[in-house]
Amino acid sequence: MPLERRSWAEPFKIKVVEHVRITTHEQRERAIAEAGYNTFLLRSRDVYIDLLTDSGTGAMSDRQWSGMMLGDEAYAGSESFYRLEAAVRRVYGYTHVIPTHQGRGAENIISRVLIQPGDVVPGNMYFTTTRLHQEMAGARFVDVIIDEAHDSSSEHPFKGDVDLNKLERVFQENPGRVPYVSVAATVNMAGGQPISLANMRAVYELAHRYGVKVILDATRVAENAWFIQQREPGQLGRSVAELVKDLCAASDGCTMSAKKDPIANIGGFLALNDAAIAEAACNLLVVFEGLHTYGGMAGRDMEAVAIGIEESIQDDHIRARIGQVLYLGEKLRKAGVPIVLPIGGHGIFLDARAFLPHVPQEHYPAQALAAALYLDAGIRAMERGIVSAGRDAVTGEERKPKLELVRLTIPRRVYTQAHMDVTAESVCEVFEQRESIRGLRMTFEPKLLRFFQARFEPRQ
Ligand code: PM9
Repeated sequence: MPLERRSWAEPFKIKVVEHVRITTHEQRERAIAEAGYNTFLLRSRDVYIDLLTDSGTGAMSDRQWSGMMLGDEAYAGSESFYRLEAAVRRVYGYTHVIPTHQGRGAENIISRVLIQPGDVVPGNMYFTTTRLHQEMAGARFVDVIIDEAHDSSSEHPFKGDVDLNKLERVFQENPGRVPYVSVAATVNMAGGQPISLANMRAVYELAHRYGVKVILDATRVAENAWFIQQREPGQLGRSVAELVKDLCAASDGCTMSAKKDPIANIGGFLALNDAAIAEAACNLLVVFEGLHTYGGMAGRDMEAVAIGIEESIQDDHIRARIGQVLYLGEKLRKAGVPIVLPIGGHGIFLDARAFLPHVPQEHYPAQALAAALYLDAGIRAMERGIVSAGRDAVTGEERKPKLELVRLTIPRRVYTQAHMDVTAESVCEVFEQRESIRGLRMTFEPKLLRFFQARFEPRQ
């Protein structure tokens, strides 16, 4: 049998396990009501399979854990920082490495350094924390992703691509007011969809023609590289490591949440090629994060990130990681459950509009679906629709995204295929009972990033 037709298995074995609790329906009913029907407000002890996020929830390797014992906790000049700096330079290729406590710390710093009030930042779909930091620095975010990204059923292989015409229009209509293009690899809110290498390079070339920088959100860049290897003409046979380098080379810097690709429980960084921008960023760093040789991380965390970066670009790791996501997605697709296609890198995104056509968007269908899923078997997912989109910074009106999704996010190296089977069965059960699911009313709305802490009650 040709090798590619044979089964694959994870390139690791399990050394430590953590027990999980199976709850009763009554316990879950009480827990979700107490959580205000927001899965972010559940206690993890009440969750059976936790697919809220792949952020900081991965299983670190024995090498990462042993690295933690080597953490140099010196306030200044930590050896662990220099090991992190060397790993970032080697794997991603940027010159200046500025550690932060997590991804949004890096977003805060780069937004404050590069944005002037009244500026415009184009990007391939918004991400919650990224856009908020851009807005808080005085910019307006403009979505320049291709139209297919907003269509859950489009099978375009690179739904993370930037529409170059839309981007050029932003440059032409806002001369001197575009500090940088914000490009994500992969695009989280579109369903973990990749950008092609050709498009990334075209964005870089176009932006530089207009004197505009490109800042990459490299949080899941290794997963993006895998899709390029699998789908982009001419790239098959190239390693994930090479493709990661190529993607980063088509940017002027990156922000990174090391809680995703690099499989650390906490951490992040900003990386840049321009010395003057890096100097300004380091100066702000001491105000918001910490000295430039720890930036909010302990020495042991920098060790875990440095080792995790190297592990994240191994082809066999990514093949198994995305293979598991694909396994769950294929089960749901074959069962007729509406999901975002093609299946993305870090999770399966249920299309709540198609799942619950009887629940209008103002009644928060994705939020209601995530709560119903938890009730069925204790599986925790996350809303990625109107609640996550929040309100327009100028008009205060609720933003109404075309995509109204529930994300089943797969942590790295944590769950087995059996957990995926149980998850698929629960989703199918909820799908069969979909007509009984009602919408929600928001009873508490925080001002910023409301999805984290909002509370709801069922509509009658
Ligand atoms: N992403 C996620 O679950 C954790 C926060 S939930 C809104 O997907 C991208 C593409 C992310 C991301 C976090 C951040 C921020 C930046 N870019 O959470 O601050 O997916 O480390 O990173 C989450 P931090």
